[in-house]
Amino acid sequence: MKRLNVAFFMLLAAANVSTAHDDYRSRADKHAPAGLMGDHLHAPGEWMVEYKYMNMYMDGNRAGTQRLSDSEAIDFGATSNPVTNRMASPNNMTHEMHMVHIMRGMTEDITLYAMVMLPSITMDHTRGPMNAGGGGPGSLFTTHNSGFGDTTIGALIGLYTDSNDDVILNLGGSLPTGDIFRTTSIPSGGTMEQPLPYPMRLGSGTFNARPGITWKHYFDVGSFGTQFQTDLPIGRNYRDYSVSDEFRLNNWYSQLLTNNLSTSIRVENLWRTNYDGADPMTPDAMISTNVESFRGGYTLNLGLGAAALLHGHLLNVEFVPMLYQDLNGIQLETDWSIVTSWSKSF
Ligand SMILES: [Cu+2]
Repeated sequence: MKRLNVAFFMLLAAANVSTAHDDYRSRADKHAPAGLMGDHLHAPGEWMVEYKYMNMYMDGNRAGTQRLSDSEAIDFGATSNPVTNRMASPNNMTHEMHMVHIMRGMTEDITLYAMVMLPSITMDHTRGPMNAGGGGPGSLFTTHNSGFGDTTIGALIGLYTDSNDDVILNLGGSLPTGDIFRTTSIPSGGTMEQPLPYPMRLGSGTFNARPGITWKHYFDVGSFGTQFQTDLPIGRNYRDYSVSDEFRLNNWYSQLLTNNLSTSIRVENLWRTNYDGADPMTPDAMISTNVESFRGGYTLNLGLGAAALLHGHLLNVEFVPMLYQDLNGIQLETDWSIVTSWSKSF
């Protein structure tokens, strides 16, 4: 009888451990906050489908850490190096992104993924002192671009796992499926067709390496994660330039309210280099968004998120206000982003 009791107790203990182990990765905090990816693996044979929507809003210009009004931005360009904003200056930008993300667990330690992106970009401008088109200097115009962006693919490799830790290497990259050649005649009031400036383009035009690494640690009441993620263009594109090298360091904490409901707080450090090379079709003097040396900088973002797991559907939402930004030259500043996601594994 005693033997049987001990055996039963051991069975129960084993069951408890394995239940706890599974539970950690089947709660509302099983994925990182909505603004991140590459943070989790799937079991062999398991698929995940995700739709993600991001809206980033940028209002007003910034030189270094200094905010500038729309007219100050045009004045700044008269004496900057290089001189810019003679034809137009950007006032604000809405950058929306629709993303379809598919993952599949291949083995215990390898998950493959692909993500298709559909950006939709709208920018408002003021015409500069050298622009006689439209309503002339001081008049406003809007440009828009949307379509397929670059496509991200990769493999997530589980380097280490125990009952409440995961260390995951992201061997990712992107394919240059986004168009970089579109033109517009709106800035000149319909008189001259010219290429859209850099941030209005849908892709990088290059193959990019996107390696990253994530460590997640689960507690009974939540989880902690840290992630270093890069985006590194390889060589130059057909327009003889390459976009910024990008480095992101994220730390987050998710607090469970129930097993199916969690909130998160995240701090993101984002470094970007200036562009390399130069597109010969986009003169610097026209507009600051043509200037390669006005693309880099440092941004500190806060993320406030929530996740809900409802009958196997994971809903994620995150509000990401910018806390601090130091930009090279003059650029539109980032004000906030919002990211929402629906995903399901089966
Ligand atoms: Cu997934």
